[in-house]
Amino acid sequence: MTSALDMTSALADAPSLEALRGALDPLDFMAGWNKHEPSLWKEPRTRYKPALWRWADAKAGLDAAGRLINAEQAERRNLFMVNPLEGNHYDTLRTLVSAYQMILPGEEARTHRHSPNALRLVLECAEDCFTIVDGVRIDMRPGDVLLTPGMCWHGHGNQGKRPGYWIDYLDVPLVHLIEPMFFDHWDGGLQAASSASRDNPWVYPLAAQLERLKSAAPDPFGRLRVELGAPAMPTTGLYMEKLAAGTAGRPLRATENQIFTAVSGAGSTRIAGQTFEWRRGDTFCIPSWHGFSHEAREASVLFCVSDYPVQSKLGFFRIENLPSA
Ligand code: 1HN
Repeated sequence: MTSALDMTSALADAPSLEALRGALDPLDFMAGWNKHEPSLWKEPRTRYKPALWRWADAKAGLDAAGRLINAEQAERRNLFMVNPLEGNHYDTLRTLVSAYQMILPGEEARTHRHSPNALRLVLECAEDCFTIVDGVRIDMRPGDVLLTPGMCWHGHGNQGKRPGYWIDYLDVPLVHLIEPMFFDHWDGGLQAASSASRDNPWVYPLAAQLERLKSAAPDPFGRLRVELGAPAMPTTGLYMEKLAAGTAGRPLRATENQIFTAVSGAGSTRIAGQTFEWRRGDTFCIPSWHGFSHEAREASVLFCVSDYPVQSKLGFFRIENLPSA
């Protein structure tokens, strides 16, 4: 065993850079001039890839899962949208994850709470499919955006006659990155609802957003969009964007990570030279600083989930127009 004193003198007496490097290594110092890779680069680069997941595929997969696993066994019957980046098994993008979820008639998805902020976009459900957030029952309606801010208790139930389907979006990868994760189960399955209300800050019905979009003016990048909340949750910005049939948006790029789901219509989005075709329910992701532009074949509404609030609060956010995507 080399003593601490010996290690210090090996440093002090190092006859060459090579020897100095050898003496620094056991002390867990790395000489800045010996970096394995640069730690700074000229502009954002990410290993996350643009990708698209089809609602028709998700639905077929969830229906099969409905035959094969119940909500109790699964905890949540969901299909994560995993970025096709080598070695990745979870994240949709660096800060966000999204998943399609289904609950069968008669099922309960038990109540829990966690640090990550969550929200859902309801795709399909009949009456009597609901979520319970901190004891408030919220009946789900297609097109709703329903919030579950960090550490709010939440569970789901379906007392209707048809399965309920929605998409969950969470900032779990951001929480993994900065590590303040907490997670608890509610004792006794699904928390009982002490009240029922759709008139609260956790509910954004689609009809209200469509009404706001009617009088929305284009933003400085030519986008016709409204924000849900300001922001909806501390880490997560939510937007509904309207695209007229046969129109293309201006190409742009931004440092934010964005997940889009088509709420209605059909079209395509060009992302860094690749074209992704989408229709209602499909979801695609745009990693940081990838140029993109949407093109609507039919009149369309896109829902956007973004880490803009994080980037903006920290002073990192940038956005710019591009000549092409
Ligand atoms: C979660 O709590 C739900 O409550 C859905 O329905 C998806 C994905 C990652 C972590 C927690 C839910 C989730 C999730």
